[in-house]
Amino acid sequence: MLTVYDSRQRLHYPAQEFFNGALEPHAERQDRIDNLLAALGDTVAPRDHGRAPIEVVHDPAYLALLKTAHARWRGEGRPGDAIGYAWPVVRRRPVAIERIDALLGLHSTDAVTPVAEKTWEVAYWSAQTALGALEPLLEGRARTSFALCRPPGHHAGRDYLGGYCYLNNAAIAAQHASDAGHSVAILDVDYHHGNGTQDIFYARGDVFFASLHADPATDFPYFWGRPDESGEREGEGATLNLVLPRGTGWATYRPALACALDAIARFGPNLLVVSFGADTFAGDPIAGFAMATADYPRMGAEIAALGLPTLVVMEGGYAVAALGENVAGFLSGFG
Ligand code: Q9C
Ligand code: ZN
Repeated sequence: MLTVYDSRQRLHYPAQEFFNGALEPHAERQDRIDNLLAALGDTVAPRDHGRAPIEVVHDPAYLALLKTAHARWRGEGRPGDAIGYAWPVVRRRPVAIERIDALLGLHSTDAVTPVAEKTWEVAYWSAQTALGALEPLLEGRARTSFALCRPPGHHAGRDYLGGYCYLNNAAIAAQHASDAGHSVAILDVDYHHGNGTQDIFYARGDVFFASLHADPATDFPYFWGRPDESGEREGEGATLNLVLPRGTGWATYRPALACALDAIARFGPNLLVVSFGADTFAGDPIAGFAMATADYPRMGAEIAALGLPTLVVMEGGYAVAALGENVAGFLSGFG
């Protein structure tokens, strides 16, 4: 399996996140990369596709903030990473916002996603990694490829960060494939609902989005991912949310996955983007499913049976010691 990775993706290390009411060491750790590289072997660095494919998906004011937030935060004399703590209340009228503290609230969903010194650079190269892994699929040089993205992307929307995500790597790659003339479906099998990806394509009928995830009644991102969210306007019916209870293992997961794969097959895409999170693993420290390491090759094989050129994009997965083995197992299912 072709694995694309840029060594700059190691340079982002937010120190802390709010977890169960206190600042705790951040779960999206640098050593996730080390464990993945040890299990996956050789990687290829992406070429630089530039800002254009990122700017198709993300808002210019948001990108400008992402690039400058840490320096502005430090410029105000603040220690540590830039992190929002005040958010505009729903339905608050639009007002001119200048203060960095307020801008962070305007462009974020939570206080678990700090902007650290190198966050812009690292998120940029994570997005380039997704584009780099897509390239051989578009050129017909490969059937499947793996984008070893870090930081992850599926909680980031057009103009907001959240859930450890800054740029939506899967959405940027899906949009780029769509712009190259492909009919694209996105399958999100991270433990958490891919709210950013859903939001980006919610009103569009030309990109299908299906997500299997923990019930937002009990799990992050709480405000998105319920089964009645099915798209709007031209996008009505092009979003599918399948909610699973805590404790879900392969026996419960498999029929839900089959349902998502049937819906994708009916949509009839010619390219698949998989947002893959290994946080469905039983040993994950922040999640509540019960998948075993032996289940990941099965999951990969079921998805591979769609027979589509497939880009696998790395999302979450925080049981660091088992991460490489779980991801390698998933990728082995593609044969
Ligand atoms: N008490 C990804 O997997 N915190 N993001 C959960 C649980 C946020 C996960 C709090 C989890 C974000 C890409
Ligand atoms: Zn996740």
